[in-house]
Amino acid sequence: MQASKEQLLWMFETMVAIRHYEETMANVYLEGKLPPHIQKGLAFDIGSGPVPGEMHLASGKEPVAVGVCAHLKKEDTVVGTHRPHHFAIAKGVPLDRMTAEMFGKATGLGTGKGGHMHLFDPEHRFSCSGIIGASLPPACGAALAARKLGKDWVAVAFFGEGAGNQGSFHESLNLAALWNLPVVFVCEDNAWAISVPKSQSTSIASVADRAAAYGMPGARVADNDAVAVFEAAGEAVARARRGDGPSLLEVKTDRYLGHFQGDPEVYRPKDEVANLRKSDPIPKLSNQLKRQGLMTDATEAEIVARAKQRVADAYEFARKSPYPAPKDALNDVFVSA
Ligand SMILES: Cc1ncc(C[n+]2csc(CCOP(=O)(O)OP(=O)(O)O)c2C)c(N)n1
Repeated sequence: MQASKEQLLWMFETMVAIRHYEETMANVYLEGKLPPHIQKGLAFDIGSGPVPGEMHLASGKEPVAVGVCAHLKKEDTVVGTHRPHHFAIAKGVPLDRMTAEMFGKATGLGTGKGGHMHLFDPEHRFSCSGIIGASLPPACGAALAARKLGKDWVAVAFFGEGAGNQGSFHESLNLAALWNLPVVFVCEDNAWAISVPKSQSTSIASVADRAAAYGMPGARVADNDAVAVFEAAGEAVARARRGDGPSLLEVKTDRYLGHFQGDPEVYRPKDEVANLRKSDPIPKLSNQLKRQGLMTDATEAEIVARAKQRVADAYEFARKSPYPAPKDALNDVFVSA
């Protein structure tokens, strides 16, 4: 399936927005976290600053999110991971309420009580979780619901190659194949699960090969490339929408930043990230669009400016929003009697 001009330009603009969003977050996250704590000899304090809590960023992983989500409609469900921003942005989750959530503000998707790993947007059918391997079962549930409602909606579960060794992966693939569910399982193979390389955690070179054990098609996209992901995902999503059942895709992708912000990355070869950045998928798609006559330098500048403005507006909205009122502390959370 070939991408149209509109789809290619959407993928490019969305990748630019994701990258700029993550680079902005990398800076904002550090506000209030380094000095004075470091000056006082204290460790990195993840609780301080405008964005409290852990932070996992997805710079470098834009192709997998846009290449899959370019095939989805609003009624389709996406379940992301602990590193969820690229998926949320590609699925159309509003940037302002998503950012406010990370700032702990009352205007956030979860009234500021979920944080960056727990973005929940029922309107755009997006959710995620800090539990590794937890994206697959709810995607099966959404797919089953779509089928019972008689709709052609599909569900996508994104997960990392580390999560592909969890029981929930195997149980979900088995159930989805057994019940012929309209679900697409998408593994982001970024070679590392925190500090553990794939070769030390995974019994097989390609997680996609595990599809055969469950009687569903499996394919690996070997390039961190939006168009390659788009083409592979097109068949998987179409198959699910037609009622022909689940598929497993594995995409080779790259994590440019630490596992979490503040990760000293002592486990990583020194030149690894610099080498990965040489095949950055954003300039690659820009060059391709220009070669094909689909984008000029001037339209690229407009696209980049528009994406950056969207991101700036979202951060401004989050900063200006109020914190939840103390009287609402026990609302929207589970409270045991
Ligand atoms: C059930 C569970 N076990 C362990 C953890 C701790 N943990 C957080 S991220 C992570 C590694 C995940 O690796 P991968 O699935 O490859 O995703 P990536 O971080 O590379 O995007 C682990 C083990 C967790 N959050 N949940």
